[in-house]
Amino acid sequence: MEDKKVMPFEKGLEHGLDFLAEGYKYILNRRISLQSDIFETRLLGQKAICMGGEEAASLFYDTDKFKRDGAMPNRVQQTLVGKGGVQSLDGFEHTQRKQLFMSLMSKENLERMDKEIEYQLEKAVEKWKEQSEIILYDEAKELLVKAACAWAGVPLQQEEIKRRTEQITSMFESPMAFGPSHWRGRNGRNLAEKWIRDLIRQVRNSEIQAEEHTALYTFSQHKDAKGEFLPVKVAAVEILNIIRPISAISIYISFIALTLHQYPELKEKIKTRNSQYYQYFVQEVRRFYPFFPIQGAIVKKDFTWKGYEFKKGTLTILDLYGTNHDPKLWENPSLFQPERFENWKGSPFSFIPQGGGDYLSGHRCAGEWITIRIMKIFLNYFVNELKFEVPPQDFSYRFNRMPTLPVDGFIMKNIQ
Ligand code: HEM
Ligand code: MYR
Repeated sequence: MEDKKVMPFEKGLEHGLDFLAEGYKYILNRRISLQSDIFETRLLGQKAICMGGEEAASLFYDTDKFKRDGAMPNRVQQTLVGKGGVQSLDGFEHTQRKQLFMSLMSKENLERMDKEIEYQLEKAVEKWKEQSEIILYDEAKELLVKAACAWAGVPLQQEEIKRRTEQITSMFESPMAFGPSHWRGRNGRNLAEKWIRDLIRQVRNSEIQAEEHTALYTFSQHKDAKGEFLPVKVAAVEILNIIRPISAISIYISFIALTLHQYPELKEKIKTRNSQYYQYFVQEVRRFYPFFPIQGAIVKKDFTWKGYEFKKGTLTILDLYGTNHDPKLWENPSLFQPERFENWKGSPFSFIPQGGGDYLSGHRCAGEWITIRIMKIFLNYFVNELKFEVPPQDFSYRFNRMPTLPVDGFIMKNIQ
């Protein structure tokens, strides 16, 4: 048997403020200073194990050792994910629910999404040409909400577009904010959930029709083994688990535009290289830029890993950002180099911007394929279809803002 070891630890009673101050870099900074991929600290008044890297990710996604029920802080549930959704389920219940999400990711449905995006993008570009300048992030959020609703089968009237976009996007902009910026997200979630609950009831009462391949249909009409519908509140949370993250792709889109602006030589490269280069570029955007920082889970039963004791009930946090920037896994991790993906082996645990492991049996992001496809469509537009100028502005992004974004949201002008 392996000798027991004392886990490296951060001294002090509470480090929540350090986490807020260092943001995406909090865990990686300590992995470097403690020279350990795993350490113990105290966050939100409790003991927490933080870890990162490929082996740690592989451990984190072992469902015999960790569960998700009880891992998500209340403020994140009240804004980002809601209550009763797939993120907090475990075991059989999780797999069954996840199956519903993955059933929406058929080839036909993914292609339908491409078409919705292309349609909305063409319409948006016509509008942008009439404007002296636009904030890309704001425009992308609204465009994606429209495409997401159309794809999900959720009717959206012209007059409600702005209001619904505000409600939906507030959910991912607010989980780590404080004061009014945080309450905006709670309020946004309450209003959006009510909107979707009403639609589900209407579908169930046959007052409105939903097409079979849509999320509205799937979550409204699915019956479990006992012949029961999902509770209407849960179905609404799950439909928002589709619409909300699609609009959050606006963050990656802003980072794509930033990259092309800061590395103009890559623009030329994309034009001359084959379509594989789009894949490498988009993967490198997902690796390089900070987005979803960490994920939490709870130890299911006592176990020992590499000599370190994990006690039942301990909060354990996986460093998503830091794993994508791990110098043991990525050569010169702080350089933006799409070519690194040419020879990437494709491990499910080394590149985890949207979580790791398996889609069905684990919690890996259900929308990873959609995200990549939408990013490629926008990349092609920026490189081959659009001409625009980029006025002086603040291009920086803060590592202690979660999620982060170029400060001015990427302003573009004279679009043609
Ligand atoms: C889960 C990131 C887009 C649907 C996750 C997780 C992360 C993530 C980190 C958690 C993984 C884990 O628990 O271990 C992102 C990022 C996105 C994105 C950065 C970019 C905008 C999407 C899209 C969809 C989606 C477009 C749907 C169309 C989901 C769902 C889950 C999830 C349903 C829960 C999966 C589960 O618990 O089994 N995502 N995601 N996400 N994502 Fe995404
Ligand atoms: C989504 O809407 O699900 C996609 C991306 C949202 C990113 C939000 C990142 C900030 C919140 C971090 C909370 C982490 C708690 C486990």
